[in-house]
Amino acid sequence: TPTSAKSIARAALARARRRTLALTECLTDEELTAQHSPLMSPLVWDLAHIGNQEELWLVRRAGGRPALRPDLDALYDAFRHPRANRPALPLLAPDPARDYVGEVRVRALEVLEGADFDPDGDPLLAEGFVFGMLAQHEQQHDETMLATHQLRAGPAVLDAPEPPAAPPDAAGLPGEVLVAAGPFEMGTDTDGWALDNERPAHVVEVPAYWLDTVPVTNAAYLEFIADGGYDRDDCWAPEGRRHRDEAGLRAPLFWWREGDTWLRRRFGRTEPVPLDEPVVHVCWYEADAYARWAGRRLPSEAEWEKAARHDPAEGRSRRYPWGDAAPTPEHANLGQRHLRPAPAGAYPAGAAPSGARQLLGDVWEWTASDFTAYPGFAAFPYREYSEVFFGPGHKVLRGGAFGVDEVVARGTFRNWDLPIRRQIFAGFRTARDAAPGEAG
Ligand code: AVJ
Ligand code: FE
Repeated sequence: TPTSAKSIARAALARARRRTLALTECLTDEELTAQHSPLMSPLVWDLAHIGNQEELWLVRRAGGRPALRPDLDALYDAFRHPRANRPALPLLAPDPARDYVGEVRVRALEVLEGADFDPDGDPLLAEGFVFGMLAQHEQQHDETMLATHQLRAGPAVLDAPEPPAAPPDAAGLPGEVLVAAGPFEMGTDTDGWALDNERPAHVVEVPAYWLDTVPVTNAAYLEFIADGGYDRDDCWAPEGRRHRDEAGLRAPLFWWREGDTWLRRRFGRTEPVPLDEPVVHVCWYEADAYARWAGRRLPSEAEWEKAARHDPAEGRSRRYPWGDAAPTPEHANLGQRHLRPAPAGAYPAGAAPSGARQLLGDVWEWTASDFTAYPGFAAFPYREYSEVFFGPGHKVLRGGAFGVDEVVARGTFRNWDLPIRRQIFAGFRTARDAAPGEAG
């Protein structure tokens, strides 16, 4: 095994752990064990669940080591206990939970030292998959914990520098970019840390379409609100209309209006809604209604991935919109370096060949598509990671938000959630079919 592969795995695990600890060290034991929203687990549940998954899959299954705390398996099984019930469980208190995840990590690193990453060996260890899987698992829970921070009441505890301003050319960007008709390769067979739902690679024929250059901004979303968008029944899917009425949706989550000013709460601070930022904390039904109001539609998942990966010059799919090189702070707003999306038009170095910007980072983007299996899908290593969520109940999100680590940010990565969910860092961009003759 090349040392570089192991050091990448070690670094990904260490980065996830630093973030997990940072998100939990800044709160009292009382806040860590409280339920800040029925949608979320107490943070101390996420903390020990991270350790328990690492114990189950990495230490026991891949490493063949004896169980450390088999008594915890049922407590931290996400399928056994819905989030709303988790505060009532006899959970580990914060300090014992920290000790537990630390003890598991010591053993995980021992497994890593002795592991063989042979691509033809044990599929859990091939190319270090299980280490990548656990780093991705921890980072995804860290993002969930960040959403819990956003939901909690009380004074701010998180801080980060502001994202970069939009570059001078942002105001002059075309509203939409054209992606020519033609096949592209969706999904992957070659990315060693890609999860089961991203596989296998398969060719998809995509007709020509226009895609928003940047995600829909707060300014644009405010026009929809001001135009009575929430009351325009013709713009809402029937289930969306029902949900809008039951839940009383009138604006994105965390927004309210004082006189002529829209305000929002962001990680414990109140601020005017910034007009040039991508809208965030809207559900799929709101995104879909906005798109219809604008005379457009949400892009399909294939359209999103083609815009993010297809390089027409070379006729192949790449890992990122800008190429195959790992993201740097010039490419995208990732890694919780900032606690908000950057203004629309930021990150010119991260643009796709079509000219579309901010496909990775800033906000998750709702797509029109249901979460389904790619042709030839095989569940790995367990059905509950992806397979049990396939079907019309869940919509796919792509791209990743400001709180997504690079280990989870790639052009093939698929996220999903219920179409009513708004606590996730989700926005969207819109699309439309190209007219015949507009492109290829
Ligand atoms: C892929 C983000 C929907 O958080 O429910 C965490 C990731 N899977 N633990 C989730 C996940 C198991 C999953 N999402
Ligand atoms: Fe989990």
